[in-house]
Formats: sequence, C-alpha cells, structure tokens
Amino acid sequence: MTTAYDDNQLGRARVADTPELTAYYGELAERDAGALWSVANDIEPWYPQPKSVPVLWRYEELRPLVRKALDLVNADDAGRRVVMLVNPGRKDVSAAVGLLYTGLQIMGPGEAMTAHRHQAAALRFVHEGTGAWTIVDGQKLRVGPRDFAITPNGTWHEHGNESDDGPVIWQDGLDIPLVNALDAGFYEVHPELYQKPGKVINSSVLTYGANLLPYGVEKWTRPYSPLLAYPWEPTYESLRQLARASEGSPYDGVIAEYTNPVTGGSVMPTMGAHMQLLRPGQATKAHRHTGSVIYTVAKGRGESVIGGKRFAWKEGDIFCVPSWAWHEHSNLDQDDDACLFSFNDFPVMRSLGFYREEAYADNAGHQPTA
Ligand code: 1HN
Repeated sequence: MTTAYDDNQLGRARVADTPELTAYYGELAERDAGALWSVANDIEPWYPQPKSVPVLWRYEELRPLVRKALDLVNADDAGRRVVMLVNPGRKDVSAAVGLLYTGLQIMGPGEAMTAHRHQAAALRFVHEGTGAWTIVDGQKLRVGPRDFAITPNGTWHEHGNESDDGPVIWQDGLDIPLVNALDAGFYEVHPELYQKPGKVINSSVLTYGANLLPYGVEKWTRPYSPLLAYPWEPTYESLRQLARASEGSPYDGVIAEYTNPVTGGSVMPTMGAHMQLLRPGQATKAHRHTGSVIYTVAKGRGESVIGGKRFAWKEGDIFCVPSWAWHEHSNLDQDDDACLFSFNDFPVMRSLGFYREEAYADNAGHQPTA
C-alpha cells in the first residue's frame, strides 16, 4: 500500500504506513472499503493532472495507412472504416485526448455506410475528396474539403461517397469516452438500414446559413444546432473579414466559434468547435484552460508549443492539447495566413462550472522550450 505522506503539505493527508495500518487497509479492502487518507492526494490534485500527453499526428504518415484500410476491410464488415488516433496516456478509453475521441474515416467511390444512432455526439471535418455526403435525421448534406458538419447525439446518420474519382477521408470527432465514463451509452441500428432522405440537399444550410432567423424558428427546442453543416468558404471569408475588424485573441489569433444560430451557443451540448486564423508570421502568447482540444490544420504551416514541447505542423496534421496544458501557436509563413480547425469539450466544462483559464505571465508570455 502506498502512503499519501508529504511533509511539505500541511493540511494534506500525511499518514505514514505502519504494520497496524497496512493490516487495517487490508481489512477494509476485504469489505470493499478503503481509507480516504491513503488516496486523498491522488484523487484531489492541486490542479488537473491529465493522463493525456500532447501528441501530433502527421497526415502524410497516417494517410497511406488510412488508404490501406480501403483494401484490407470492406465497409459493411467494419461498420465504419476508421483509423482512430489514440493518446498514449488514454489507450484504455480510446481517447485522443481527455474524454474526446477522433479518427480518420475513409470511404471509397460509390460506397455507402448503413444508418445508426447513438448516445454519443459526432462531428466531421473533411480532409479530402469531393463526393462526401451524410444523411442526418433524414437531411442529406453534401460536404467537401475543410467543411465542418455535426451529427448530434441521438440522430440517425449514415454516409458515403458519391464521387467516382477517389476516396473521401474525413475526420470524426466524438464524445464517446465521456459518454462511456458516465455509463450512458446506447446504440441502435436503423430498422431499415438506410434512411429515406428529404429531397432538398443541405436544407439546414439553406435555412440558417445567412445570419437570418427564419419564420418558425421558435419551434426549434432541441439542445443542439439546427444548422448541421458549416461550409469552409463562408467560414474562411468571415475570419478574413473579422481580421480586418478586430485584433482577435492574444492566445489564439483571429478565432471564432461555430454556433447554434438559434441560441448563439455551442453547436452541441458536449462539444464545441472553432476555426482560427493566424496572420502571416503571427506568434500568439501562451495560456491554459480546463478542457481538452483537438486541432486540425485546415490551411498553412506553423508550430505550436504545448506543455513546453514544440510541434511543427502543416495542412492535414492533427494535434491535441490536454486540459490545463500551456499552449501557444505560430504561423511560420510570412506571406499567408494559417487556419486551425478545433473541437473541444468546453460546453461540458462551462455547463458544470469547471471552466478556468489562465495566461502565462513570465517570459513575455511564452513558454521556455527544451
Ligand atoms: C460512428 O458512429 C462513426 O457514424 C464514426 O461514422 C466513428 C466512432 C465511435 C463510435 C461511433 C460514424 C465512430 C462512431
């Protein structure tokens, strides 16, 4: 049995092991009980102690492996043909960071995956390919490179690739590890295996895509955004306009959240998403916050320092920032902007009152690196 003894921490548990206590701990364990003081300092850390470590996944290394899956497994057998990104500290729960899952899904020309629904919420960010479609609760959406789409929890969804000239690779993001940590997972296969989509493609984008709330909007009472897809072009254009009007954040450059147009809140109750633009040559200052973030490089090249470690990135790369880890980003291109897509668990942190943020005070706001 380990002890929680620490002689520098008055007010903290500091009981040293003795033969009597060791025997006592054994007696408690036999009755499915334990002594709080023997674990108190571990289960009540001074500040978050994530098991996740910062990781960068290089797209050029993963892409050939993702394409290999196309030949190795057929979509029907695999259900979804996905290479998941696994944080070395979170293998036990298949998380890329914290309680967030992400993976790269590949769909060959003409392929279609069957419909299902589950308690976990999902989002998609398209890496490559032109023929991607998804049907979410009967609404068919077409999505292309750098588009962002959501599959809120409980919605029926299926997807495929209707092009004949190459595979689609998109990134899935899910709150699966969170749902499982709360023992709240359910999963159902669609009774007819495929949905019958409505005739209008991208109807939520046509309805909500222009900052105008349409007649009848008050009938929308679900806890997620009725807008299901956020195309790249207007998103990028908005960030460029925002960059003309505002300095942006010292920590994130010109950053904006994808929102539920009805509430102005996050797109889903458990996961939020942002797109951010770093001006040519811009280097942000370091900050940290509770909540985990998975970034995907949408455009450009640069580097981020996360927990004192430097990670160089370029388009398609994915990296993660564990909760409470210091992080800062730089655009290494002096002539063009760089864009980072990201998703996070901030809505969970905020709604539970767990959100905290802190600026790095020393060294002009930059972390020392090894
Ligand atoms: C899922 O339903 C999809 O619908 C992708 O494409 C990845 C990972 C875990 C659990 C469900 C999809 C998933 C998933």
